[in-house]
Formats: sequence, structure tokens, C-alpha cells
Amino acid sequence: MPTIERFAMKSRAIQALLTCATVTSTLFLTANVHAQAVAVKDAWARATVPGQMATGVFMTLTAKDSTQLVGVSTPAADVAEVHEMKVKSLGNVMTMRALPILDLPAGKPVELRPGSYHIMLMDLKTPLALGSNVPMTLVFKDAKGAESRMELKVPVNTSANGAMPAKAHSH
Ligand SMILES: [Cu+2]
Repeated sequence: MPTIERFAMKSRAIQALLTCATVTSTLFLTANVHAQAVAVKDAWARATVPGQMATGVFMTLTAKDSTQLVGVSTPAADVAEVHEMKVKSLGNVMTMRALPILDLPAGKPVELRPGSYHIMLMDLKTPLALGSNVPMTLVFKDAKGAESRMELKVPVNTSANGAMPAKAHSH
């Protein structure tokens, strides 16, 4: 039955094309979430080694209108929390505390970065491998109390600049 065979071939080719299109648009969305009420920039999750149970996720969030980040979840870890890291003046000890709410003032970029605010993933189910992506859901609450969700695919890296060697400082 050559006709059916040809049809099957054709539909497989179409399916492959559709898959490519889906992947491309996902990557595009991950890189440019600017159509949303909150823009996400430079998101990355720190790669882990086997046996490591916790890691940090970093990004810059800019809300169009005053918004709060009220929740984070990921299938990669049992616990995902927004943390604040501070150096206690006495003894230079780094301390972390969970923030149930992170305020995102209108138009002001809020940086989640090592040593400051970050998303903490605990009880990781598998190590976060360099070069992979972690799916993550951010939950926002606007000034009227309405909740919205944003799905992200966060690239796993070793630093904000990835595997790129740090630019040499010339003096
Ligand atoms: Cu933390």
C-alpha cells in the first residue's frame, strides 16, 4: 500500500517539523518573557553534584505594575523557597531566611543573585546537570490580590555567565 506508506512518512515529517517549532517557541519564551506582567531576565540555576541536596536559582524580575512573588515550585525539588541572604555583622556569618513574599515594585528590577535574594531548591530529586533546564513555576500576586503563574525553563549553569570564561580585566 504505497499511498498509505507515503502518507505515514509525510505525517512523520510534519510531526518532526511541529516538534521543532514547539521547541523553538519554548526557548524563545524562556528568553523573552516580556509580554508578561513580570519580565524575567538572566535566569540560571546553579549546577549540583550527586549527593548535593540544595542549590540556588537566580534571575532579575521586573514587574510592570507593583507585584509580589508569593510562590515557587519545581518538579526538580521537594521544597522551593524565596530566600534572603545576609551577612550578620557580628562574626561575618552568612545567614539565610525564607521570605514568604518578595515585593516587586513597579518598573524596578529586583535582582536574585548569589549572596542576596535567591530561590532555594531543597531536597533535590536528581542532581541539576550543567546544560540542562529546570522547569519552574513562579506565582505572582498583583495589587488587587489576583494570582498569576509563570512557567519558566531555567538553564543550569555554574555561574551567571555560564561556561564562558570571565572577561579578563585589563589594567
Ligand atoms: Cu537559601
